[in-house]
Amino acid sequence: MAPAAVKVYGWAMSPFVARALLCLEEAGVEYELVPMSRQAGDHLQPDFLARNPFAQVPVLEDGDLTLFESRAIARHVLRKHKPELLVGDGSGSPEAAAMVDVWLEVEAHQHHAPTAAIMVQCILAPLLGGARDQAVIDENVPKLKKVLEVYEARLSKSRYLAGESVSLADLSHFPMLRYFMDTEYAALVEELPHVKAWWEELKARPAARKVTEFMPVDFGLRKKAEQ
Ligand SMILES: N[C@@H](CCC(=O)N[C@@H](CS)C(=O)NCC(=O)O)C(=O)O
Repeated sequence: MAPAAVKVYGWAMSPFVARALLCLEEAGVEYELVPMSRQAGDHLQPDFLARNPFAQVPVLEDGDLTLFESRAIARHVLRKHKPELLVGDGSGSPEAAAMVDVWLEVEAHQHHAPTAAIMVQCILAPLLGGARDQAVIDENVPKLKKVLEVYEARLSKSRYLAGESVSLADLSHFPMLRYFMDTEYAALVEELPHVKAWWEELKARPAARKVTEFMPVDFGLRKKAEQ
């Protein structure tokens, strides 16, 4: 069998790697996941640094093109294979595409940091043998609450963030929320009816369900500790 033209390097439970995989799944692109181990320091090896000098996963290889940064990878995959997911109302208009860009920036610059901070303290810190830092959580909960209130207002006016059709702006939230929704702070989403319905719809998508298979909520760390 010929090797897949598209390769993704990384550990699939990473929300950043999952963003790339989610888009490949949404677009129905055949790909090979080249497994790597953070514990073994695979991302620090010269062959990987030649692919991403910032020593982070994911990296995507598409023929001769090598890309890093999960959001850039996501855009590339969809631009090439499912461009309708870069436009929020299916029209293909620059105005509709601009709305996707707005909400992608919101994900990256407003939503990501507080969600990740809470997730890391609630899930990752204890798994890595540390104590969670409640001060970090307490600082980020009101920040996330404020962001999600804006989402609630937006989603009460349109079905998805960028319009009436699902887009990358929605999908890009999935990987971090998948873990966040397993914390005791999931109520921040669940108490907002439109955000909750949006999340339920997002996680039920076949591509999201497929990617979730690679995303155990213990990041595969509990199994390793028992070995
Ligand atoms: N902005 C980057 C962030 C990538 C990132 O932080 N990746 C983590 C994956 S868990 C990583 O490779 N970390 C390397 C390390 O922990 O040394 C992206 O969106 O791709």
